[in-house]
Amino acid sequence: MKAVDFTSIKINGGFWKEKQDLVREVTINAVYDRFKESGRIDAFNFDSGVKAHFFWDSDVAKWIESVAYLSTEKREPALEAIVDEIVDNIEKYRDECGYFNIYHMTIEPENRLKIRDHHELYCLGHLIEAGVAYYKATGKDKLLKLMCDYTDYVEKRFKIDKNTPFTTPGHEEIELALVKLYDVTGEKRYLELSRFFVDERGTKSEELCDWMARSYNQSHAPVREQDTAEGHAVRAVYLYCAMADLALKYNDEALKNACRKIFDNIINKRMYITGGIGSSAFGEAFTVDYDLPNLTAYTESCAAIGLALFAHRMLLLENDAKYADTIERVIYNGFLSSFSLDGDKFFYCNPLEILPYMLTKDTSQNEKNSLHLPVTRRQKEFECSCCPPNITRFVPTIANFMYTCDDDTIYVHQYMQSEAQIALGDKKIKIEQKTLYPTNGKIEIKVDTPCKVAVRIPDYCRDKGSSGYEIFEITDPSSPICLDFDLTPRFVCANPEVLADADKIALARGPVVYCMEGIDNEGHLRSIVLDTSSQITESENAELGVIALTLDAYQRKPIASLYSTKINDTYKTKATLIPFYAFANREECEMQVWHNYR
Ligand code: FUB
Ligand code: ZN
Repeated sequence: MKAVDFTSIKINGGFWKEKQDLVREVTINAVYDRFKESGRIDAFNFDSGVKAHFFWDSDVAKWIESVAYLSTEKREPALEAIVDEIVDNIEKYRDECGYFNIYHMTIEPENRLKIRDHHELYCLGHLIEAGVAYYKATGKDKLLKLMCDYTDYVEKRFKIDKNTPFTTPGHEEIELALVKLYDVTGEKRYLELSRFFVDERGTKSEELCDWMARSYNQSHAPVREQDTAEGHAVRAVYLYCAMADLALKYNDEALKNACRKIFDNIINKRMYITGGIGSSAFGEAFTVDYDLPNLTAYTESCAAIGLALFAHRMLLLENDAKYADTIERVIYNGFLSSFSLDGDKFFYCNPLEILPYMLTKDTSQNEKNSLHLPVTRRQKEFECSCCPPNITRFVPTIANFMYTCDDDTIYVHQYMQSEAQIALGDKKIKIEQKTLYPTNGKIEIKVDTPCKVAVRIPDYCRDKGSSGYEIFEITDPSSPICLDFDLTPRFVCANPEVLADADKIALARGPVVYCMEGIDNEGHLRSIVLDTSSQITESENAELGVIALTLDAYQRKPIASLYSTKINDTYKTKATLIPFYAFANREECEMQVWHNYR
């Protein structure tokens, strides 16, 4: 399958156009302002005296990459000027080997490329991605060339001279970046360096991580022997992206098989209903199958992004609807919750339950045993700020997930109002989508040339046994394909193995998972029991700009004593739910995705 790059697709209305406009007008500047205030931007000027953190380079690199993607559709001269100054600083302060790392050049030079967990290769990976994107968007190749020099130095140290005290990065990222570097330069060495890092992982005892299990950075086994998602979730999905990339480039069956098994392990046993992954704060990590606690869910925004990127690469390996279903689950839920509706505040963790009063629990006695409770409000910045610039680079490229094609068929995986040009064999086809999806389920797809179009029927409304794609042979381009997916709200239960969701239900409408917030409901949310036989009414919540759902429910009456035999003492009430992605945009209150029901 061939990818269809976002650069040949214009999102020109509907749900994602609003989000893209928000990122262009608000989010990109908000992230820059915070980075400027924190010293992240000035740190690239070594004379500024700013004391950098050891992966600040990567935060700014992702911001540069975001500017590049925004510039693809419309140049942003003011933002470009900032990028150019940062790039000039990299050129000025890098050393004669091409090496550049703010922390290790200004604070700890004696430990250059000596500490596996010091993220130099992770930072380089992000700088490579930025250089590639900036060159492709603007034609300016300075950053790209600087990163080629730096990569050549890394290749020499790690692969040719083998004189570094560790062989694979403590945080994966460079592996997938090197594939992009190969694609844009045509230099096979870069692809081979990526394969070198991927192949070496988990093969050496020296790769021991001194403070965590070897699985923390996926070094517990050679990658082709891995069949479950382990360790730090962001590290993991970035590695799996590179594995899938290399499986495709080298037609490597063993790597493909490992990717398939790991992907299935994630979506069948280790992923939240929102598409969030990495349930534990300790190590920001996957734990064991079905361990998906709601209140303490870690579910880092970067991990959700990485899962969508992994799923997209799997879709290029084999056309199975489960990959596009997963992307849809992530982009409308666990990813979208990561930034506020007004675009300038962010979640690092995206929990599935919030009980504000629990935050007052005294956790001072033993930090290790304390309950990790994510913050209840989105924040303008974080000390560890990997997520905000990941969000700003993800939204402008969201159209990457829409299409793939082979020689004679265009596969439509995601529905967004748009216009695209796709090369199919020797034909150039214009394909248009008109839709307000997921506000409603209607989609009109038109091509200007006869061809085959395969449309994904989303998992929530397709028949069991269906391949997931319906194929249309278009002979008359004047008649569009008209789809109308049934978005009737539905109850969803979890596998009984998921302890946290046992005897609970969730509510979803089309791809959008819903949640209850205290502000819309009386009393404690956990005292509300949804009536599953109730009509569910849809109404517009104008404040949030979303469709709210209301249904009959029972409210458990308060019990004066600690225990009681009045087990069904309830009165009738109504429950109101909003999309999960819109939670925490009003006052601080309780929130839950999984509910009691009767
Ligand atoms: O270590 C760099 C980034 O910070 C990771 O990807 C995040 O999970 C956070 O640990
Ligand atoms: Zn992050």
